[in-house]
Amino acid sequence: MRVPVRYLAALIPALSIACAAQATTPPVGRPISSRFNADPSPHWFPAAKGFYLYATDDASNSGKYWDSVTWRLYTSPDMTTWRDAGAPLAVTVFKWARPGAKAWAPEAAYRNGKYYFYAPVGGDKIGVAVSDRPDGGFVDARNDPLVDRERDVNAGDEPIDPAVFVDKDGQAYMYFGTRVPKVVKLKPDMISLDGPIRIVKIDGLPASDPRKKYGEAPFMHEHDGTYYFTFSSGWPGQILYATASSPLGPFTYRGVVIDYLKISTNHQAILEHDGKSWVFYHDALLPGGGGYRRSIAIAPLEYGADGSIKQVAVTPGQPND
Ligand code: FUB
Repeated sequence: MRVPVRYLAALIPALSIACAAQATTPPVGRPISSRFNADPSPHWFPAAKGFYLYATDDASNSGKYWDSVTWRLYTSPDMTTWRDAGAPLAVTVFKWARPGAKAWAPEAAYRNGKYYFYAPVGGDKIGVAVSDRPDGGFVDARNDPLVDRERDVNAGDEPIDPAVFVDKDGQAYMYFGTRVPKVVKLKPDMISLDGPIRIVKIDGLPASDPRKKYGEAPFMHEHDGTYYFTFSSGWPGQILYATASSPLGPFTYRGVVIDYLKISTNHQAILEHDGKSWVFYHDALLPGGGGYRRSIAIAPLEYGADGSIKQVAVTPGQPND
């Protein structure tokens, strides 16, 4: 891929602070890589002492659909300088996957001294892989899907976009799904479902605006004792949020986190570390970018005194020249 010189020049200030000890925030709208990527799953892994960002690999798709078959990893010491750490795994790790099954929005979690990777495979199954390290060595943790549309009651039409949240009491939850948001508890082994798959209830979505509904990209985080459920409203999608006093809800709609982008999909993740909050999102930001050639960027996330999330002003992105 050809990258204009002016874009490379824009990266130089970021490189100069590669050794910064404290997490900083790159300018809003600046892609974390010159490689196309999407569907951010960011983490601070204390054992690895670094930021790890798993992504859908838009650089290896056909350009006509989200049909890549590998996931991508980026690492950072400080949130500003990101290194392309290659493909930590591919759909082929899952022997039950149909040949060529697409690799969509990934998720990861660290627990029990191991790294777990949650993988939407082919649009109808979610697999889980495990490794002793975050950057590779992943093997199928079960040898069958963790969620399977054909097998599991209430898995929904499209069990994709897994998001794992481990609460302070140690209980893990996995959110997923298109059009109807789902949640299921995970057992402490992180590779087994614990109880039924439930629908995430969101009250108060404004009837006056039918576009404000659940579409995809569920994500859960906790802040000051409140549980925040963020999600995309669809295609095109705004990132909306709802809050509750429990990770299982019911949730009350609160507002918009990120407005519509210039592409169809919108997909967020929120990371809190050292008292700072960031929202990761994707948009068409690089030359040649578009709906199937997306780029992940980062913006600071701020709260109001009442716990509301301030809408994030993402820039419209760099011109596609
Ligand atoms: O990357 C493929 C799909 O696009 C993801 O699963 C959705 O969240 C959307 O971002």
